[in-house]
Amino acid sequence: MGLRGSKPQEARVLLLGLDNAGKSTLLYKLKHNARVGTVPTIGFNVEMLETKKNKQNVAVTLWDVGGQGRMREYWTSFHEDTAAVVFVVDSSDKKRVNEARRELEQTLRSDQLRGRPLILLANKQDVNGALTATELKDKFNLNKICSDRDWFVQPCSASTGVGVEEAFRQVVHMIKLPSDSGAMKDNIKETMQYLRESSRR
Ligand code: G3D
Ligand code: MG
Repeated sequence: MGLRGSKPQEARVLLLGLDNAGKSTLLYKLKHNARVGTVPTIGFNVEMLETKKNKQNVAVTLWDVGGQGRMREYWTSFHEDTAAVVFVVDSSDKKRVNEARRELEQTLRSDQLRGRPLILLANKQDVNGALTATELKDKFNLNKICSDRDWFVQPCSASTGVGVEEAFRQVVHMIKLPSDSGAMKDNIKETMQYLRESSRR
């Protein structure tokens, strides 16, 4: 019997949500806590966190694909090989809840994301009067729009860090690991290689 190789499984997580929801702050917080590398490029940020799932090493890359509008078409093709979707909501911005819900519904319609777990982050819980996780679950009608996938709502504050670690643990718990990481596109492999090298520097 051979030894299990040390090469980690790779899991890509999409970090989505309206502008101002707190995606970049969340990534920064995770990076700060875990001291990982960052690659700021046009239109997106990505962080890699190495962790374990079922005793196996897993390199989780969190992709803040930001840039709406013209970027959107490009990112649809990027949905392939996605292990989980994290959707960040500004729970204190009641005026934009419906807009956020429509955005999430549209994202979840993607064929490539079928069955992928959703972690909804009820961010900005530190703001007085913010909607609670339960209120957001109801407003987003998650029972209905996520009838064909696992979902979880995590309250958090990306700026204070409360709930951020729990959110990441939940993501790792729920991700589906790709059965064949060899099928990953070359540009993604290159980016991950770069992240790995820069985090060792
Ligand atoms: P985005 O990347 O989703 O567009 P950002 O969002 O991370 O840039 O955050 C947008 C604004 O919300 C920032 O404020 C940021 O500090 C704030 N923010 C993010 N997370 C939280 C949170 O949990 N609580 C509070 N109170 N504010 C948060 P500024 O003023 O810097 O633009
Ligand atoms: Mg941002």
